[in-house]
Amino acid sequence: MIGGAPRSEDSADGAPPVVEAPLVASVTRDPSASVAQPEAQQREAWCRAQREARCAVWGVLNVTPDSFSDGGRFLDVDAAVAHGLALAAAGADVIDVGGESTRPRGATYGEGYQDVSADEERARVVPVIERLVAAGLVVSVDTVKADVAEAAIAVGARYVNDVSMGRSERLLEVCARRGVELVLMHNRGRGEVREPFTVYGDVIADVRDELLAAADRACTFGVARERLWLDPGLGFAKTAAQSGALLAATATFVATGLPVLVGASRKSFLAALTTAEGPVAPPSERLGGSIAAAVIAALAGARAVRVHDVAPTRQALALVGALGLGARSRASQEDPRSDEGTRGGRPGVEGTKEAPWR
Ligand code: PMM
Repeated sequence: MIGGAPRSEDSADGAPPVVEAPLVASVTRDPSASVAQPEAQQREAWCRAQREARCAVWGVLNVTPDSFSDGGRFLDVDAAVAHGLALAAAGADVIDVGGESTRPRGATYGEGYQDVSADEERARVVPVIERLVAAGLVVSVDTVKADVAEAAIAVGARYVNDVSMGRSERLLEVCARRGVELVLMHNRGRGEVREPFTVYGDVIADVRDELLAAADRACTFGVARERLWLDPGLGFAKTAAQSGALLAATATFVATGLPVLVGASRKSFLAALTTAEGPVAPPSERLGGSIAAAVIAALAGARAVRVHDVAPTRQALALVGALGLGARSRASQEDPRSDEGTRGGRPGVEGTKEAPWR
């Protein structure tokens, strides 16, 4: 499916779409209606409802030689574009294109990522983003550099995914000026998984407070609060146990009122927390943990998950949505007119017109 859920919320007059409860819920309320409905119509209603209610899926596309999971596979522009299109065909709502690895220094990845110049990073991502946008996809650029963000936005990127939590003032100014969505991912240092970076008083409260401080800072540089997303930054400056605790506490981040993105896919903490002894599973063998993590995040109300394995994640999240179990789905059932179910009406943010792909 190209484009997916976010754009399904587009409406001609810009008004919020009519939100329907997931099919399972409507079947429960009115069994006779579902029996009478032709199957095709029923499936269509189901698809629409779960699209509107479910957690969105971001597909990972790393145009890098050294990312921990897909490094080196998509350095060639044609190969990268083909993979982006395949991610979209598998159901990704947003393609997150990165040109610099973010793998943290530590026991798992040794020296960690290699620095890349802005010129090199721009040369990697811009041609790929340009072609994916031309194909009608919603694209995010995963960068900490203002110049790369600016160039990506110029060719149509609609999100900036900043794994440095808004460290660069220039990047914040670019996002403010261009009015794009900005993901602030929690991080410390270069994401090193060692002390002092992994020292927290209360990891959940500290990460939430540091994210909220970063959100306030972004606003002082002109970024609109309704364009901000939060991400707990699993695996970055966190031990496996800390990442697990943060995933389990997704609801705490959702409770801030800002939309939450969770990136757990194939990360080492999934293997570490599920292996009692001996070697841990490599990234390619972490699908079960990755799906479980996406479901945990969706059940807690995350607005999106960032994943490598799009099709199985989509299926898992479609089930969560179809059963009305995700926090977003529950809100839409409680009040079908509520913005909260599909677009996460923001406490304290009134009258804001959200981007249709949120
Ligand atoms: N993880 C990675 C890269 N970018 N961005 C966000 N917002 N959240 C994440 O958890 C995140 C990210 C590292 O994973 P990769 O090497 O597979 O891209």
